[in-house]
Amino acid sequence: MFIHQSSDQRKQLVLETKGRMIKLTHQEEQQQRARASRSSRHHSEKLDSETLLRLYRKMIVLRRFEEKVTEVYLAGLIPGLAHPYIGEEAVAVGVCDVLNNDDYIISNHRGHGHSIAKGIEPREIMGELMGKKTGVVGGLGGSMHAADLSKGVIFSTAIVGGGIPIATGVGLKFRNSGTEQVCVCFFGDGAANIGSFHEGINLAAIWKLPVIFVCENNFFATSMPQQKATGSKTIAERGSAYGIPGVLVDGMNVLDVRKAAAEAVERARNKEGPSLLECRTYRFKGHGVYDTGLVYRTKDEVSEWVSKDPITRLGRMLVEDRIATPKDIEAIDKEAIKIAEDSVEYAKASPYPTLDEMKKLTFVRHGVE
Ligand SMILES: Cc1ncc(C[n+]2csc(CCOP(=O)(O)OP(=O)(O)O)c2C)c(N)n1
Ligand SMILES: [Mg+2]
Repeated sequence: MFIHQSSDQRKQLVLETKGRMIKLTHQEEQQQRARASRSSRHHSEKLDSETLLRLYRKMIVLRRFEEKVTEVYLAGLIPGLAHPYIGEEAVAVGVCDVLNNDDYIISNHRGHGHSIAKGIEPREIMGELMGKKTGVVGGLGGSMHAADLSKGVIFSTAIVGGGIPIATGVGLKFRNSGTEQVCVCFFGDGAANIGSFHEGINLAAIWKLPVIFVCENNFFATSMPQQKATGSKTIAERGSAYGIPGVLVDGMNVLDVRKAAAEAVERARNKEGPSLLECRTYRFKGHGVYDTGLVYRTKDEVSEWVSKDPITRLGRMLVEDRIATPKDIEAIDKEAIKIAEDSVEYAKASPYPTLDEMKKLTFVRHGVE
């Protein structure tokens, strides 16, 4: 772990964040962003070059992978849906970077980024998308059901909010086993208005379970603007209703996300209970690969968020801080493009599962092979 803070310092930070959230006007939010940007620059000075480059590399791999997904979907190679994570990479990468291999994550319908950031190979996700035997769940799950316990991806679900109470259950198991493992649950702003959000977080809070609830607030649930669907000003402030820290995070800044996640993970490992992070982010593309995302959003709004691109932002910082040259950045990008292309070639060349294999993966009777 790269962040060293005393417990008192950490509590102070959370309280301050909570204090700001209660009366957050647009102007205050702008000020907060400016402060966060200064503090994350300061923070970047504490992270070693290797970590910063790793974060950059991971984000660009997710970006190039998702671009390929759209391309192959439009070419008719994906027999199902896919929801692009483009623009939101800083959240998955920042959070998963502070997790151990045996920590678990629960993902949702926009989950390729979560799975890859936690260690599943892009090839296995692409294979899954194309319904191939080499896919991460044998080609039977498609885009929204990645799982691999060996990498700590316990499951992904298309049921909005469905992962939240299950994360609480996983946390209960961890607590009862006496391990130091933590469970992270990723979900959207839409999911934060589902009943299971309240039940799941409340139970985790009263039992002080090692769970980190990461809300990726991209300001839309399909075409429904978050402000129209949410009574509170922020989702983070709901943490106080359960007596847990609710932290508003600039989800377009991987260093801020990583820092907030590291604090929440430390709290969970210290048996102090769960945290709720609201990472404010934006999907640059439509809800799914079929959607332009421009019917219910203006081009200006999209451009404004694109100007905060987390990858460009970190890349610029790496060059300004002389951690990488523009040529290095280009080389990392080329490598990411190769990984994405390789995943497509691999998936295309892979066989479909046979009927027998599909039966075996679909119907399993206890005790029967
Ligand atoms: C329980 C449930 N209700 C509705 C849907 C249909 N649906 C799929 S994704 C989605 C929007 C989810 O929005 P959000 O939670 O903000 O996640 P985002 O897509 O923005 O990442 C909806 C309504 C569903 N899959 N499950
Ligand atoms: Mg959303």
